[in-house]
Amino acid sequence: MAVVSSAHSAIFSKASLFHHINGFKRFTFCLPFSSSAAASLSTKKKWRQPVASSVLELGGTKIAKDDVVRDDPTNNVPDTIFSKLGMQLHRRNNHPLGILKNGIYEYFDTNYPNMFDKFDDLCPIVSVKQNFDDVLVPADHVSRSYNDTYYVDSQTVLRCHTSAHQAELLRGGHTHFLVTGDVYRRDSIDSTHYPVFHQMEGVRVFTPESWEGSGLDPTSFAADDLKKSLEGLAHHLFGAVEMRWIDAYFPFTNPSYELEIYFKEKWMEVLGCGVMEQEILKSNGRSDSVAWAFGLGLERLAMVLFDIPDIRLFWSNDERFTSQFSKGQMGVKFKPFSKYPPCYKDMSFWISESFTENNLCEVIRGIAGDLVEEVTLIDNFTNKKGMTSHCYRIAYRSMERSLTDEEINDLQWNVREQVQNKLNVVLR
Ligand code: FA5
Ligand code: MG
Repeated sequence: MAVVSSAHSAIFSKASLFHHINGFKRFTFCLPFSSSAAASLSTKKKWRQPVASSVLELGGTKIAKDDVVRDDPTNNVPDTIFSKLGMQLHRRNNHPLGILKNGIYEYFDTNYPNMFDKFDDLCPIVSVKQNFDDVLVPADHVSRSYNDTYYVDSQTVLRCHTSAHQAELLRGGHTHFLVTGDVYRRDSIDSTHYPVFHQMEGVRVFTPESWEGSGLDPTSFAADDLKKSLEGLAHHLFGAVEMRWIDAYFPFTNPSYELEIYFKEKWMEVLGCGVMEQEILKSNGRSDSVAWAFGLGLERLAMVLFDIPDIRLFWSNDERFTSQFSKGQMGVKFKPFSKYPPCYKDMSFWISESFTENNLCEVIRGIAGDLVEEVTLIDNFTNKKGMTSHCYRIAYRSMERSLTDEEINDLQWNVREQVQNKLNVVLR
């Protein structure tokens, strides 16, 4: 697969690309943020003491806004992202993501009674080591770039996948676990991508007794069990649904696969999985074992399950959305309240070397928030002088009401101004 931009959902399946990454350093941010811990950290990290008014509690850790959003070149977390921290949609039993999480728990509890330990409140602020090094993501891998990941500082990120917790849980002696959490990625804008979404990680470790006598080598044994478990899960959730396995690549598994489900006339990738790299087991006290692991996108599965057409709806507080879902009601089909008309605005500019689509999308989200539905590159050419022009089409549409012309013109005006000022491009 050619690796040209970040407009993919699958950053971990991308090959290495960049060569500007900081070296390895140990740091754990998500300790209980008591004042003594804060004091001991502050000498090294310059963490400011949390301000009472804007302190969040994340997985037992107290975090202030200016711990996470800072005007400093090692930090790229915008206000819009901070405002999503601590929302934990997956812990709301009446929310489609909470209902789905509970439905998956039910599958594992029925088929593997008392086997899987469950975590859904681990702090989303993790070290670079946890997010990348511990799961063998190479130093030059594209997912580590500031273009793809939200950095709190050079050694601390908003986790971009729940795999960030694999190593610590293995070290803690867990051999069967499910980790659900909010994850954060700089990404493109369309109906199946959002910069904050939710994943569930599953890990199962096998000791030699499990595969001895199966006639299979340990890797094939684990791969077979993995596929069976996930196919079983898909049947539990969906009944009959069209799905297919795709061979994939992840730095932390081998072999690796992705599962796709047919939804709204397209194949949609819903999860990545594979047999855990032996090195991860070895580093965490399980050299004799094999394991499988998966990471599934809860929004993507919930879109199929509840027939939710746009990923922004998960964040809606509109009663006409929230009232349609209730605890334990799996697969109730969402009834759209009305489809409001979209409005399209095109903008063309000469890009510079540093231009990326993720940066563009973040500027647009910063202004239009959830009123932006999609950003698409519709034209791209390079002239004789070697200057490259891009034309993007922005679709504005509210999920809740009709937008006025005036409102959209204002948004577009602001977008043009900030794109020009912040992205070092020249509008045409
Ligand atoms: C991962 O994040 C791996 N950690 C998954 C994994 C775990 C593989 C354990 C092997 C073993 P990936 O980047 O493909 O992989 O994301 C996993 C899933 O998250 C995708 O299949 C998709 O369902 C969902 N996803 C990814 N990006 C977005 C996004 N921007 N918005 C919504 N869902 C997304
Ligand atoms: Mg993927």
